[in-house]
Amino acid sequence: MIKKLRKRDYFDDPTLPLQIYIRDPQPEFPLHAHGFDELVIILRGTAVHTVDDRQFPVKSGDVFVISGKHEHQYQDMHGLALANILFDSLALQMNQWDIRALPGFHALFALEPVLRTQQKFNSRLHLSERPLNHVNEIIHDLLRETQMRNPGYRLMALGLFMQLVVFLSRCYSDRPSEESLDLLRLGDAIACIETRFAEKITLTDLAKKARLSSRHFQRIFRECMGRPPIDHLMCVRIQKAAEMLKHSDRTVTDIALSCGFSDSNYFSRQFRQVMNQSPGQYRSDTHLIGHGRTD
Ligand code: RM4
Ligand code: NI
Repeated sequence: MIKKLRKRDYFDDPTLPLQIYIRDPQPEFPLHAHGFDELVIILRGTAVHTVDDRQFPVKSGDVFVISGKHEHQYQDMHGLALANILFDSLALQMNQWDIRALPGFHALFALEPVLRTQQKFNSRLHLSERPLNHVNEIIHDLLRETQMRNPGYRLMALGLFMQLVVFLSRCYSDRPSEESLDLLRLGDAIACIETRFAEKITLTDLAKKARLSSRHFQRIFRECMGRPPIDHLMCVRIQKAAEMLKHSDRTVTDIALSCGFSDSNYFSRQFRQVMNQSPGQYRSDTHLIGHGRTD
């Protein structure tokens, strides 16, 4: 049986969904899976990284995410040093961050960890010296904050982690390698849902953006995002509508129309299905400005 590392054994602070380790050097460690995700930055040296049934050479400057359910191990290590940031993406609510509009974010955090083991996708992020130095600074600040635990350390640690995620996602998008183009196209389709949810978007449009056949696109999307593309689009629309109900005074009909719904009855039915309450009830429970106005 392969060892599965548990969150409670590796996260020092149960109130923080983050933990950073600098492995310098990375010691021998058996093949394992985790009940959390890992963001790995190779700081020095080389190794062969086994993930499930595939092997990848890794070297200084490589950055990748290992999602919990995959098994991995470093072998044939030559002076390997790495920063390992363990995180709980659910607790961090990462799927709500506005970086979702950037294809590189999806490529690095959602697509690559799942598609890595398929021959077709050889994508990876590699940082040159300058960005690697910047990342090093953030990592050391993060380490200091989580070790010293001065008042405000949680917020600082979260802020530094967020900076790191945005910086790395931008690097992924800004300087794509030949191998990462396929993943970025897929990331583009996912980001398209985030930015064009108000428009009419079809499965064919999205598959075209990813340059995949509609069947292949649907399968891969589901594998990586946990639900079919059109269901995901619906959830994004409902989430955006919920935000507007909470933060604005616009009418329900107006909100429905600006979130890509063509009529407000249909919107209300869908909203109830996802949120377990009507738009009106949701507004009066959460509204920050007005007083639960419906239509
Ligand atoms: C190990 C190695 C593993 C990581 C654990 C927490 O030294 O880096 O990948 O899962 O630490
Ligand atoms: Ni690990």
